[in-house]
Amino acid sequence: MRPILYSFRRCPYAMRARLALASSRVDVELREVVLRDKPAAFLQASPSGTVPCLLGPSGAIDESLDIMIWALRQNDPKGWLTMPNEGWDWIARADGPFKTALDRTKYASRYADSDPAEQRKEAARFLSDLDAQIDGWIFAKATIADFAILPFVRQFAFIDKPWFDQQSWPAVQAWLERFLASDRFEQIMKKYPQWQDGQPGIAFSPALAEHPAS
Ligand SMILES: N[C@@H](CCC(=O)N[C@@H](CS)C(=O)NCC(=O)O)C(=O)O
Repeated sequence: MRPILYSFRRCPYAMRARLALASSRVDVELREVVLRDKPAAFLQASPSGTVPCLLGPSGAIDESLDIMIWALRQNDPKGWLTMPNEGWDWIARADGPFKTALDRTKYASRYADSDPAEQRKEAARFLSDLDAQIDGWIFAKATIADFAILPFVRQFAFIDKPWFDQQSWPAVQAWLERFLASDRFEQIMKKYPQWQDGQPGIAFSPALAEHPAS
């Protein structure tokens, strides 16, 4: 049986899972979940009820980073897993303090006791540090860290894109723009109809055009 990926197009966690699956070319069946209308089969498969969730031969993988690693361990043609150890620290900082500050900036009304301006500054500290680190990529070549973090920087940037573009983070801005313009991004953002219980899934095996910049 082909593994099943429960996904949601605009979710940054699902995006990074799809990036790794696309790069590894591991064949999966994609089921597009609408979060306000979660299908029963998804709720049965996913211990946390969050997307992405990969249902494979050895059970469910419920964390997007674990799905990335699972896919790349099978096939890693671009060597994304060949990364200095500090790459994992960058991912942890992005998933932890940066994502927390991002949510408190973007969804300020949900966090009555936090100040969105302060939260934006907190997120900006991470992006300034990242800007000093990036020279094309976070390391000398593309790694899992780039693709684990890019969807969240995208989400942050589009809270207020004119403001983001005015900041002095030239390396981060160029890194994000190149990603947004890449064939890789286009492939993983293709639209799929909502999946409903009982329906067949749709193959997710994007044949990526080779593109030196992506
Ligand atoms: N730690 C999880 C987090 C995934 C997550 O929070 N996904 C959001 C969507 S972006 C979700 O499914 N939320 C559940 C909901 O909105 O009901 C992962 O990395 O996969």
